[in-house]
Amino acid sequence: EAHGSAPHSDPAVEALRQQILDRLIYDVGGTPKRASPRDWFVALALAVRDRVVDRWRAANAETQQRGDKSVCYMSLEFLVGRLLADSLGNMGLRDTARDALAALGVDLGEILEEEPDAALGNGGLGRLAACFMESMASIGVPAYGYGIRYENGLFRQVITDGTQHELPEDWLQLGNPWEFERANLVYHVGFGGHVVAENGALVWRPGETVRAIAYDTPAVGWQGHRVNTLRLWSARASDPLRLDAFNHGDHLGAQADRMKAEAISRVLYPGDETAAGQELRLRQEYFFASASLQDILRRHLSQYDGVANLPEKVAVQLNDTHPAIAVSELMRLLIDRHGLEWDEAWRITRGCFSYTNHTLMPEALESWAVPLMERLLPRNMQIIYLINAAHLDAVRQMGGDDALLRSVSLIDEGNGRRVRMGHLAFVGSHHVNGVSALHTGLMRDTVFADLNRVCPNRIVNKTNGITFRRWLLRANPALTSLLVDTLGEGVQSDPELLQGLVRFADDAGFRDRFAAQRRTAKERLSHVIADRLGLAVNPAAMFDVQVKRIHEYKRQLLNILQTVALYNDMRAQPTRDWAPRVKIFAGKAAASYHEAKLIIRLAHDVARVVNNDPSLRGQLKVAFLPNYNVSLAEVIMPAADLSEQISTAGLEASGTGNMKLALNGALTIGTLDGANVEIRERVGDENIFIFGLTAAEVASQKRDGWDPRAVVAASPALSQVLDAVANGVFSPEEPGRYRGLVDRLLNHDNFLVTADFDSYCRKQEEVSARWHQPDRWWRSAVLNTANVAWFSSDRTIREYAEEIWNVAPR
Ligand code: 26R
Repeated sequence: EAHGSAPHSDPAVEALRQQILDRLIYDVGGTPKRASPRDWFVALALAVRDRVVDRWRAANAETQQRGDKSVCYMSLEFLVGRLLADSLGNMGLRDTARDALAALGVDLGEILEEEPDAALGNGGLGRLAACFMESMASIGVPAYGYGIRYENGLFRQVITDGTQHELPEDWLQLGNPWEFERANLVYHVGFGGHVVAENGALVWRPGETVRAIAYDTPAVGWQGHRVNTLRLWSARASDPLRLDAFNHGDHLGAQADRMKAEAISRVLYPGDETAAGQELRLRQEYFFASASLQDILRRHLSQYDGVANLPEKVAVQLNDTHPAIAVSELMRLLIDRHGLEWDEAWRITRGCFSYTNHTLMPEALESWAVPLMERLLPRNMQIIYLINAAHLDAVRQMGGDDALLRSVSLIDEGNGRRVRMGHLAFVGSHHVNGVSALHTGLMRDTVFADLNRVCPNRIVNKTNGITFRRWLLRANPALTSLLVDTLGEGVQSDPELLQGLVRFADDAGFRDRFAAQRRTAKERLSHVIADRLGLAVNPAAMFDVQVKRIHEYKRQLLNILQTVALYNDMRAQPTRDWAPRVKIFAGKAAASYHEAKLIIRLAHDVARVVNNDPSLRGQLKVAFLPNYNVSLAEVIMPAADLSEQISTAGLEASGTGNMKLALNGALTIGTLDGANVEIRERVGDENIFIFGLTAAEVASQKRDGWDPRAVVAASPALSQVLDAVANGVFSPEEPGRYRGLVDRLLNHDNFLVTADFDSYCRKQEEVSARWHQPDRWWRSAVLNTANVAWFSSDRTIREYAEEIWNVAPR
């Protein structure tokens, strides 16, 4: 009976089978005989969602009734990826669903592939927000994630002839079974207009109003313990179609207002650490900050008499400065709408907010031109001036001189008057945090040094983490079953039990089983590489992986140049016993970031030459996998032998891919940057390959001035590599393609690629030598998995809960 009207003998399976059928028939409107895989996906998702909703209601009711404090995590990005496998796994329904579908003649694995990736984020910051949502639900922190429901997530990357093209990602096209539209949860958000005095009070009369409509997605914790809410705002025109204009024949004009309003939630800003410089971006930031705060105040006042106890009931976390305008907006709402005095409003505001910084790169520090702020958000701008006046007064009281006042002012007077959003977030928060020990130290010593002097002890560290449910249990079921067999079921709930692996690192039989799991994952990735690139790779070779956004500071270029050096060496000594390698790259470049796109092109040009050179006998292959996203990451992380974390020291705030790869047993080659430093402390110096200048050395070398030409001249290998690249060896059809790139290295080399090249190549030779000693390699791999439990985002969230939010996990 292929489409299974026969009941299943297991009652749990039978119940789910029946629910899936009901959803298929009554919600999807399909029939089992004719249902497409997509139809089955929706039917299963809806059936699972029903179960989730029961827990969701219970959790919300309990929080409300107990009066527990909750966290509002405000983020312009939530890079959640697919949700079905996660929901099934956390609800403990994976096997039940597999059997229920099988009884209907449907394969669960195939159905999981039908779900589009929710790519509502650029990279690390957005994925961190998604891991945090999962961890907060898992350890029982009541939380709302607040963001924007972008119609188009991060662009889809298509590579033609080695060049990146950006296509729209239409993730909602076929509907989204996870979300609930809250048509009655609507807030009005104003823009422009004027501030007028009315009976002694200042009143903002916006020139334009946009409606924010809530869409809720449940965030399910481990074993369904708690379900939190991801609340994303969609923008609608206040008057959807100006009928007056329409009836007077101005059909396009009537539409134009609507388009302008709805553009706010059209597309995720694809900039990754490049200055925004776009009015639309500021509109997005204010839109979601205002709607979220109105929602928070509405919920609070539905339960309490006033707002005085708001800081005892809500902790609002600002994910970078993107929601920093919330500081002045909460002041505005408390004063203008709820009638509070300034001092009381400020006490409440500072009692609620805390701010996480995710980058110190100057071009990514947000600031907005004062004239733009005055035009778009006139009342907020007034309030920012008032906050600044009080803040500067306090600094003057402390005896601050002009230089200090200039540097801590919320207004940058240097470049045509701009509002510094990092300063606004800092001043409006009770705690400010960095995302790794090194990064937090650099915050204190560099960008925020003066603010830190003025507000001592405000800066704290919260080293990032990742959810092990997604990045180990789900992404790597083969390794997980080995871990469960070895350490017991408990390891799925308590990552600290991974420590128990230490004593197996010297057990040859265990190492073989560990390696066998890796081999399974590598075969899977090999099939993906064959499917997508038509490239055959040897799963027995070392998989050397660098996957992350393409950025000069992350130095994919250093990796590519080392690949060329290795290629040269292999051709020069074809009979040497080389460690066979597959260099695997994936990542997107911001659409307007020409240097990053050129690096993608170079990777492809090098791949073409290397992959087609028969003299290498397959010992070296280069694969650039297009359209890196969460789902592709889930396939790559378990299959990596070597993890490339090679940013210029001091520039990668933390990294989180480094944690995912180490957890799955990859050995890291990296600089002492971001969380690499803390990974080394935990896995031990013998089990990680550290090279290159330290952050302090980078800073002093930049300060003292240096000559990359001299560095290149002193390195025969680097000279040979750069000559080849500059002279078109990898781009014979356009020999000058990389002239400019090489010239930039020789003249500026802002990211110290040449300075670290020799050290990196030597370290790579050590990596190859270790590969030739499988006992040592796999011992190190096991010790990586064994020692990285601390990087669980559950640990990170517990630290936030205790030291910043003052909420108790239940
Ligand atoms: C202002 C705008 C253009 C913009 C700037 C920067 C938009 C988005 C970003 C993304 C940044 C700041 C980001 O993703 N940072 C990363 O955050 C991760 C999580 O903390 C870190 O692991 C990672 O090192 C850091 O680069």
